[in-house]
Amino acid sequence: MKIHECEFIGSFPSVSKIPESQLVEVCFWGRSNVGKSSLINYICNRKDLAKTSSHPGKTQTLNLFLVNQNIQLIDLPGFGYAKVSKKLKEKWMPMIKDYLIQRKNLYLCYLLIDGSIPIQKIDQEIMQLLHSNQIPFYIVFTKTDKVTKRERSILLKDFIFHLKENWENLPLMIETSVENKIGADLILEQLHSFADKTKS
Ligand SMILES: Nc1nc2c(ncn2[C@@H]2O[C@H](COP(=O)(O)OP(=O)(O)O)[C@@H](O)[C@H]2O)c(=O)[nH]1
Ligand SMILES: [Mg+2]
Repeated sequence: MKIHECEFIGSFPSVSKIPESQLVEVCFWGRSNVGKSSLINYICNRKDLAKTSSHPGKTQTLNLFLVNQNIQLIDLPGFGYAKVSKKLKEKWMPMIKDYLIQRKNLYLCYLLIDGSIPIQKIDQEIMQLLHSNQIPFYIVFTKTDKVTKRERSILLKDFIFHLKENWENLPLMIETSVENKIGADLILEQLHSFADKTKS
């Protein structure tokens, strides 16, 4: 799928405020600063569509994008940023959970995980949360350019090893780097097939 058009529709404070749609929707989630906005910009081939930041904890709303008039993307607020006040956290998590559980056209969650560091407990907890709420998800490793190929393959092996302790079926995993332009083709292909599937 080539991106012809990618449009920012709006920022919404809760799932009930997002316009209803018959189009397939996928969401991007992960720890603050993991690279969600950068990945959306990269797959849409736009520099500043989703606001990227070196200051974590910036996205506080559900940000909706429309791609090629046939699939919707949601940039979710990140989790796990210690400096965000408790009050904000108490507001965000229910907002995100409500979105994940209530959004009728949500097809899949892309869970972004920093591919340059070892597996984090919070990422495992979030995978568990998605699983227990029956939200299908794929794992997207980000920032793979920050380590050597050899280091990356050790990190991946270790990640899979830890997952196998708790999971029988492993989720699909995708390697990406915005720096080295890796991974967008595959994600675009997937988006295309999701959009097609629901038409038939
Ligand atoms: N080296 C490298 N840095 C990245 C990559 N993706 C994102 N970043 C950087 O990570 C920081 C956080 O990115 P952002 O997209 O704002 O993360 P978000 O909080 O998850 O939306 C920014 O400084 C990005 O430039 C990547 O693939 N490689
Ligand atoms: Mg962001």
